[in-house]
Amino acid sequence: MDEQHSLSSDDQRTPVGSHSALHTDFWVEGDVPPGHRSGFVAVIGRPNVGKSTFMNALIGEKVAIVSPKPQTTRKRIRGILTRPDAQIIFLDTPGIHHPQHKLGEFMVETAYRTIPDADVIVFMVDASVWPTEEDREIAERLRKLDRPKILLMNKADLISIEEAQPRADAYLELGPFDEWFLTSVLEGRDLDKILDTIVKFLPEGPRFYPADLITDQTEREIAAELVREAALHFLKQEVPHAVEVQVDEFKERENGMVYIAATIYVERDSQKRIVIGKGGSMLKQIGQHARRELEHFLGRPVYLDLWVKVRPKWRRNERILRYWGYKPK
Ligand SMILES: Nc1nc2c(ncn2[C@@H]2O[C@H](COP(=O)(O)OP(=O)(O)O)[C@@H](O)[C@H]2O)c(=O)[nH]1
Ligand SMILES: [Mg+2]
Repeated sequence: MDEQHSLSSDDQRTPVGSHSALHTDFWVEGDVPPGHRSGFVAVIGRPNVGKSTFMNALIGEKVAIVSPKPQTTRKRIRGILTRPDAQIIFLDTPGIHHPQHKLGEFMVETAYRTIPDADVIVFMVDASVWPTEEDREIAERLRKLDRPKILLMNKADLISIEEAQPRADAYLELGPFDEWFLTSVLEGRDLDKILDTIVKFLPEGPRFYPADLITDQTEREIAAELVREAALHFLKQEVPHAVEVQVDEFKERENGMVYIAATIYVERDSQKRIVIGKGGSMLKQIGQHARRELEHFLGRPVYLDLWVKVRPKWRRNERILRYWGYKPK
């Protein structure tokens, strides 16, 4: 039922978009104009407010997967935007919530640990609802921090102007903030202005990454995330939360095709049956959807082999979590 696949040795460690292998964080490019700005921008907030959507929109590529289900982002993801006058390194984080298992604890810790690394904090909230307990807790932490803070009240497309005013007031009370925006990332409202505001707060500095690099994740890591995104897309209720994806093989074939073997892990046999579906129908749907996304992302044809396995209670198992790379960075 649960055969073990070993990780293959040909792990692709080249970050995406890079023209060469990048082994250090600090690769400094010589030619930037005077007054060039650079730095780290942490995007913080509770789950599902639109943090990953925001980062993707600014970078113009899907660097972080997105779904209507909370807690889609599980690790800290760097998204890099290079302009002639600035390089902005976004730190997309897991949503801050009250964790119910070790995975949740790791996620929240990852998010909080990102804050001290940032030159600018973007605190994102969902303006279509009133501030929650979690929003207040995050705001409390931020208040003590001496760093430029921008409040982004997202999802304004879901409410009327009359509704927006009292909501905005309630969120602004959580401040102080250096700047704030009522926006809809989905509609692309004011994204240019928001970006310029972020750049304004960044210190002067060099480019830390090559101009064509958009994320620190490897192709292999993104492949795993895209398979997970496809699984989240089709699965319902509790099953998506129990899903983990690991890429077992990632091989460039001579004919230009990429061969990817990945395993979808769940916690129970009943979940495994759901992921596979009647006669394999669910797994087929997930696979087709993931393959399309992978081909779009890699720009090459993909052969995708999917496996489903059970790892009981993996979300509570610190050893497995660390093995899968979930230690807070
Ligand atoms: N209506 C609306 N939905 C949005 C907006 N921004 C993001 N979303 C949706 O909110 C859900 C969660 O987005 P995601 O970026 O994964 O949130 P995260 O958990 O904070 O990273 C997705 O279904 C997005 O499409 C917005 O401006 N308006
Ligand atoms: Mg996210």
